[in-house]
Amino acid sequence: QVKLGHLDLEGALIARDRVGIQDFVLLDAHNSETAFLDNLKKRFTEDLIYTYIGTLLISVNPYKELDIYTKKQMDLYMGVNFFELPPHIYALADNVYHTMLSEANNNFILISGESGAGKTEASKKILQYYAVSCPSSTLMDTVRDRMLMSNPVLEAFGNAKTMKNDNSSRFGKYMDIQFDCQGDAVGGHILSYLLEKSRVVHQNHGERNFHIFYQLVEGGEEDLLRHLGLEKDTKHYSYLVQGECSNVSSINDKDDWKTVKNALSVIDFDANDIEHLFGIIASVLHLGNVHFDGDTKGYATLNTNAALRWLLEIHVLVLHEALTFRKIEAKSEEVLSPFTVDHAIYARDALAKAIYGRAFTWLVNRINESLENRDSKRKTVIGLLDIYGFEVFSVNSFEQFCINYCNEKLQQLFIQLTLKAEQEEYEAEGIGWEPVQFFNNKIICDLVEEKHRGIISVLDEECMRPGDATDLTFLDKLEEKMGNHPHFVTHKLANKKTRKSLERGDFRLLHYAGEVTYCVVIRMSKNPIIQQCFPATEGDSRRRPETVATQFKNSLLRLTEILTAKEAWYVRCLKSNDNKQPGKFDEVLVRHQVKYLGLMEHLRVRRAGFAYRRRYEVFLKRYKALCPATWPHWKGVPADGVEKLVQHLGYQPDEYKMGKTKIFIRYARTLFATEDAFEMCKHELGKQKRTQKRHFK
Ligand code: AOV
Ligand code: MG
Repeated sequence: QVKLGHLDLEGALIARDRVGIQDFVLLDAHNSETAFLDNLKKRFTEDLIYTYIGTLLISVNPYKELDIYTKKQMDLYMGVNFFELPPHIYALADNVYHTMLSEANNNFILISGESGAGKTEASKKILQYYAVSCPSSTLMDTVRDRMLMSNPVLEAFGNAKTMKNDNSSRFGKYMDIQFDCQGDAVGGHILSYLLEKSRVVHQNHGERNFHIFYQLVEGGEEDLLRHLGLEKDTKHYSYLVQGECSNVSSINDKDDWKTVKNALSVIDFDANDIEHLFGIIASVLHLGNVHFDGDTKGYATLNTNAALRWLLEIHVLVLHEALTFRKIEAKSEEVLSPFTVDHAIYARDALAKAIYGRAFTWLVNRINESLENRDSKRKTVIGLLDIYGFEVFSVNSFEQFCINYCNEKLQQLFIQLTLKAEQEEYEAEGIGWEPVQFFNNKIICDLVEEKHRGIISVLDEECMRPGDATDLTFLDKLEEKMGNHPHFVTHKLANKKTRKSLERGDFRLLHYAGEVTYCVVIRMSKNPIIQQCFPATEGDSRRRPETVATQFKNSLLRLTEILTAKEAWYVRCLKSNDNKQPGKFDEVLVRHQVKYLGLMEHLRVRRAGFAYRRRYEVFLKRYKALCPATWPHWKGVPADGVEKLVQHLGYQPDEYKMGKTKIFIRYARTLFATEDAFEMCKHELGKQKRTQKRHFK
């Protein structure tokens, strides 16, 4: 008989007082939010930023470098059972990896949390762990290096300093790491989501443009800068000075420039690519410095800059036309209508944003080419999802609307997969179950995305409506359609629903993570000038063009499909304080996050629920050698065989339940011990076989 429960519980109890409890499932006062926070705080004070709820990992941002990401630490966690060592992001990464290998399935790690909580850092740590710990051949080394190096490049072009985070992701990123059946990393693929392009032309006070601009201007070699016609001073560029904070103490643009240049060469960018890429970046900066004068009639005239001409590789007259005239099609004849100065500035900015956006897309495609696995052998993946976190600024516009909607969707996915599906399964399997109540944010997702009724639909209608749609007609429509919705507030209704009043042109959404007031979004999402600069592909003209919001909605729908086809793992990042201060644990702030992330509910379901479940046939097939009654074949009903098997293994009644089609195992440690026994048994069987063979000889 195999003994279970190999955990050193006594040792764990002694350590508990000082360092808190490593897994919330073992917390005595599991219903108490205060006890939950106390435990987090106790651990945080000891620099223990990781804690589990079962297999879910909570990470609290320490805002200081910890000595826990060394090669030695990685080695320590490699191939070790999940609960044997203190919680760590490496333990999670390792567990996902071994699950993928043993079950030959696809997995993904959902990293969530608000802006500045540590998502991007967590995703980098996971990638580094795989890069160091997975076996590899020389060929794979290239893939591995490229995968690692894609990070600094994408961060340079897609991250920026915001009020919340000095290195804030301004795009969503989903990365598949592909492994072959030996567990070698053989390739990768990145999907990017809606880059915050408005930042290219406008930054709020205290914020910066994308890092790459400062890196190029501050760090670029003299020759390169001369070639691009750039001055070595960010102050020269109107796209870089609006936030009045081009120098940030936590950022070294010169060093980062070197890192990015090196990374680009690892990803196989040749001199041509690099010239092309930085030509584009420079042209955006030049474009920002293009100014317009008004002529006597108030129409715009261009004050052009010589460098611009060749950088954009467009004839200066064409550019002049694009920036100062609008094409109007009248009775199959093209008429050029002149712009006012305001219009011209708008056109210039639209062009700059479009150029940058296209460069970013190109960059992602190029990286994907370099990560492509050209081998058609069977492969499984681990997906890493690192998106922009929930954020609230003093002014929130279309971009924040999209970002927060995206977070809302991911919270919904989490709820679906952990709280809802889990409880529904117990019911379906006839397992006695006391339902755990939770707030389901589906109501907010619907408010935003529902067909014909949601905010995005109304936005589409207004954008597509010819004629006089304005911000205010859009707001009127919203008020008419969703005025009664409990999570939607406008000026008219503000005082009734929340105490805070609202400007006439704003609306407010009560998100799962807090209230956000948006300034009206219509102007930003309908952009005729971009359409003029980059006309839709031929043959597509009859289809209704999609607005940015609808495109985003559809891309999130596809993402959800990609994710739900895989086994899910979670890292929930918490922000310890709002001032990026090392070691400070702001209880109010953390409590709020614990609440809206649904961690208490998750714990409740986890504690009452079952960490593992397996179909009877699968369970029996794997472990039948552990019991004489089921070995080598069990002839009866699989459920009865499983019952015999686990009784033989000494499972206690509280450790498992028998459902209609599956066995449910309450604790991970029970399954791990069974798995250990299985490994031992395999070893023994192997020996026996070898001895038998010898006898026959
Ligand atoms: P985010 O990805 O969640 O925000 P980051 O991962 O960029 O947040 O973390 C923000 C900053 O917190 C980092 O630049 C580090 O200074 C610090 N930090 C985070 N995690 C750790 C860690 N494990 N150890 C030490 N410092 C850490 V956003 O992309 O804004 O949603 O949009
Ligand atoms: Mg980030």
